[in-house]
Amino acid sequence: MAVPASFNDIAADAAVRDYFGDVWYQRMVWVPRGWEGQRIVLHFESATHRATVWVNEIEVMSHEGGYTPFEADITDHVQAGEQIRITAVINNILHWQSIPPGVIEDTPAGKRQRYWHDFFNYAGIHRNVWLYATNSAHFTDVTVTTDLDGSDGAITYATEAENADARETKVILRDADGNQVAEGSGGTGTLNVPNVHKWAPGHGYLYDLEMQLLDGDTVVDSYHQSVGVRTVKIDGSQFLINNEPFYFTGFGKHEDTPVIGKGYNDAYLLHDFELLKWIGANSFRTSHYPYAEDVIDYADRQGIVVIDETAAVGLNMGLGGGIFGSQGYQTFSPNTVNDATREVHAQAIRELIARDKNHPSIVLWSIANEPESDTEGAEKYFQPLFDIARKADPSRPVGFVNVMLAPYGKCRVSQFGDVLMLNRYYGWYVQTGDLEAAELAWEEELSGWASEGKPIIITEYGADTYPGLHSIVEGNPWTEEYQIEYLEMNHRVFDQIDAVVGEQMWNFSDFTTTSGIMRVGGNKKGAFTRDRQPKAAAHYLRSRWRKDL
Ligand code: GCB
Repeated sequence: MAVPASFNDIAADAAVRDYFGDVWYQRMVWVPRGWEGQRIVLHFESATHRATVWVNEIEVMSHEGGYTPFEADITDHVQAGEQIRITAVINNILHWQSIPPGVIEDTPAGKRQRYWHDFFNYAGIHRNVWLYATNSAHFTDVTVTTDLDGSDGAITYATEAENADARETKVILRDADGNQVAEGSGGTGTLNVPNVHKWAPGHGYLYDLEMQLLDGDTVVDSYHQSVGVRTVKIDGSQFLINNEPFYFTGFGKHEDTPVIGKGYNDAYLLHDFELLKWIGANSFRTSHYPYAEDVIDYADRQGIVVIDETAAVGLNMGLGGGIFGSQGYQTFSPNTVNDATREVHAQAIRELIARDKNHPSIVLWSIANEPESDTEGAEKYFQPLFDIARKADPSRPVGFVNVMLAPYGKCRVSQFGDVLMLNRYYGWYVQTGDLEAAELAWEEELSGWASEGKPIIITEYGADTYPGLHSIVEGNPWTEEYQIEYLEMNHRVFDQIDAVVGEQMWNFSDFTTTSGIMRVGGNKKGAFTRDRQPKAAAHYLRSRWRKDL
């Protein structure tokens, strides 16, 4: 099986595509001869949704959650210069205690995997797997925060190291041209940078912070951390980056491409960012899970602003009932999403923040997408999770994405967020085709939210659009014309309300979902098709967002 890739679409076989259970990966690898005496680590950037890993016959680690990294020190189990066998069993079942949740149902035709999120449950080893070596005395972590005082910048760092007794830590800050601009000693400290070159939206300027672990004059470990100096603050209903009001333009995205599913791919990464630039998007949300680390690294370098989301999607059994009525499950209950699920969710938040805390592009944590949020159960479930996120990162705002089923006045979770993130489909799922009625209803609800005095980001608004389908008359859902009319209506509403500080259209591109009567070959709300060709709406968005044209 190819790595990195989802296994689902590689075989032309429905049994492989829809398979749920254990999937075994195995390969032989040489441990480089030059690694004699080094600490050797096996690192998975992700395995969806959980994995257990062996080196030869020895079990070395297990991990729950499909989108964050895990690693093991395998020094004691391998020899430099030897070939080793790495075996991983990946399991892709979604259940009540996984994030995202799901359930295996018994049907007359056999067992079926069911879940409540609107994207295909791609699985496998989606990202790179590394074997790497360090000195036994080595850095294990660094946390960097930045601040501005007029034209001066401050970089505060805290390093952590292992087996490093009696070792000195030295840090060197270099600008993007490689010139040293500051230095410090000790594992923690603050570096002042007069006349700092700021990181800003559209301007991904990065310093390089090198940390050295010293044994006398010998550098025994060295780590380079990119640093963008910027601030993020909420002031009333404004979202400030570097003390200036910021307006988000862009999309909710997916990791979703033909053949490789959710597999990471350099070429698609670059191409998608070129399209973001082409269309004038300054931001995106990692809907609905943490993306590959390369994506966030690249966003740092490109000055693209990111809302970073956990994989907590589909915690809402009220969605998708439609004319078939209720789903037969209660979202929050001892037998469904419960305290044990919340522990897994809390761990997902901690792991996301641990991985991504040093990225300047990330300005906001989203701890869940469209959970049930209008009940007491939801309020109790979520309150501690906000506390956990704030404790893990006091430097960034925290929010969650609110669903249309918990409108203004009904939501009991928004009170905990620093920012309001709203997904709304007036003119699509409701008032379908009647944009006049949709506009009135949307304006009324949004004015309500605006009275809360917090910044509002519209994290989803969109209309399914079949590329090539046209209509001469207005109000014809699924056509390319209607997608534009729908977006124009939304923009009229946003432009009237000062508290709206961003618009992220749903979705960047068409993507794969489970099959169903609401989906035609997947979700078609993309501005681009799945193979990244523009629909007419892409040109319309470009004319709205590109101020330089
Ligand atoms: C939503 C969800 C997103 C769906 C979208 C839709 O609210 O957050 O995952 O794909 O609606 O198109 O229905």
